Amino acid sequence: MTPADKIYVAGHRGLAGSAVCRELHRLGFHNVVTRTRMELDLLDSKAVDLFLQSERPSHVFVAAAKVGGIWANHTQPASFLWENLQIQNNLIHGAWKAGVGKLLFMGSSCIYPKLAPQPLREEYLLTGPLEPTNEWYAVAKIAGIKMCQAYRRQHGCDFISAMPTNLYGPNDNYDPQGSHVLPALIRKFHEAKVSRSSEVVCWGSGSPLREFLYSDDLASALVFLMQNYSGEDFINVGSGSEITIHDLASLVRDVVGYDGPIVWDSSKPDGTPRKLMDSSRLFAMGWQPRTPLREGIVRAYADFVSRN
Ligand code: GFB
Repeated sequence: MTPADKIYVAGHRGLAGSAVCRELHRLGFHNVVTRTRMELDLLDSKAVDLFLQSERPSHVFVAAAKVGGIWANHTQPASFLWENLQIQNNLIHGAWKAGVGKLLFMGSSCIYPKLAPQPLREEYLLTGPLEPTNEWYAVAKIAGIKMCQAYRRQHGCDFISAMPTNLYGPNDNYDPQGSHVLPALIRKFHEAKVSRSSEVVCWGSGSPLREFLYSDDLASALVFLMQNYSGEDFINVGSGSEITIHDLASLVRDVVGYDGPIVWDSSKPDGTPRKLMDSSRLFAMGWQPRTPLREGIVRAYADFVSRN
């Protein structure tokens, strides 16, 4: 990738895509093309073809997806399956037709079997049943990995895939029902502090373990892979450390500065018990995460406060 290359970032307003844009800018890649949802409907294959064939980007980051937390995934299976298949099919197939030189598809750690050995190594894909709360999203992401592999084999396309762990950072979705746990906790504890609530209700048992990666670290990994990796195997992108949801809730409460009790709502699902990536392949290539969890939460909270 050179500064003259035209780079299309699909999903540039989201958590991951906006971080990729910041990282490209920081590294001196200024020929970046973006389109808002109003300007380009990624569900519309004709519109995507027209866009890719007129812009002719040399590199594409597929950071556009329908995403959400455990409850959104659980309650909107059709939307998560159809929208994600449609977006990624349009972009990957369209990129081949438009002669895109390199494409990076972003998946998710939920592609792995619910009870796979931990930490999750890339070769555990398709070795067991998926976690039911997000199998629709996972099936779409697995199809995206396979699309990249198939276009590489049949058409010689340099299309690669990266599997990030749970992400957080600026431009996150803070919707109380639809968001992931970290933005949900930031919002809940902030609102409880401001309104002096007597308690904060969190979902599930608090016992599941999750690994979190700050979005700027994700972006540095994705740009690193775009520049340094060409292969059929997808690559895990994680921080390497995990925390229980119970301890995460205490940490966010502490950062936000709320001092009331936490109550656990067992009517909400826990999801998969543990989801720790083995990112040793990426680490061996020379990439490392930079942001400790507490520091990332401090920055994410500052971003939340600046927007509310
Ligand atoms: O982040 P999250 O929604 O998704 O939830 P997953 C992680 C854990 O936090 C679950 C608990 O055990 C939740 O029950 N939790 C506690 C909460 N309080 C809350 C809350 O207020 N909001 C939310 N959202 N959770 C997602 C998948 O799984 O991970 C997606 O559904 C995607 O498909 C993403 O793969 C990375 O980590 O369980």
